[in-house]
Amino acid sequence: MSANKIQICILGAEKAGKTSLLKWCAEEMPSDGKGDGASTDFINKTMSYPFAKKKIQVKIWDSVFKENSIPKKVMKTAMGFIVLTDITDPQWEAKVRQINEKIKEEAQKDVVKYLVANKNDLDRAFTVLEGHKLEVELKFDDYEEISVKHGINVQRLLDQLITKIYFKQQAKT
Ligand SMILES: Nc1nc2c(ncn2[C@@H]2O[C@H](COP(=O)(O)OP(=O)(O)OP(=O)(O)O)[C@@H](O)[C@H]2O)c(=O)[nH]1
Ligand SMILES: [Mg+2]
Repeated sequence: MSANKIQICILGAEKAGKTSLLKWCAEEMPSDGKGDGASTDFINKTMSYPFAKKKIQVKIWDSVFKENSIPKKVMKTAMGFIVLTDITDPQWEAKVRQINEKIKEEAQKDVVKYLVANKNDLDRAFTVLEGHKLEVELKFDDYEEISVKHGINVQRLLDQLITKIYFKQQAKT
């Protein structure tokens, strides 16, 4: 896949805010319009970044917990994964481990993988340090906390993820 085509899968626990995040991307993410499109499962965005000569086509997939709602082929080709967890969920860790196993089974080995705690506008069930601890143990590339509801840290998270994937794909081609 060329460096200018980027696929990102949003995986995560039930009600973590996956569909809200996809909707946020559809509505709030900057785009120059060309080649945009959306379905219930994914959105397309055309993005411009100063480091890339050509525009970057970003496709972001939503998923339904427990169902294999992201096509196997997409799991196999996507270079970016957001594992979304609910900051208020005491069971978060077991769920992240389960989703991480799915990525290990179905995705490429060198994907960019972010652990993201959503709903940081609410009372938390685990600390930032516990988040980072699991990030390191499971070899995530980053741990971030966001609030999709209030748009906190969401664009920064996506910009970082897209940038990392871009340079990783460029190094491969
Ligand atoms: N307080 C708060 N609520 C949020 C946030 N993001 C999403 N929600 C709420 O969490 C609930 C679940 O959001 P969804 O986006 O449907 O979550 P999902 O992961 O797609 O859920 P499933 O597909 O059913 O697993 C909804 O009531 C959202 O409004 C957030 O940042 N803060
Ligand atoms: Mg959903």
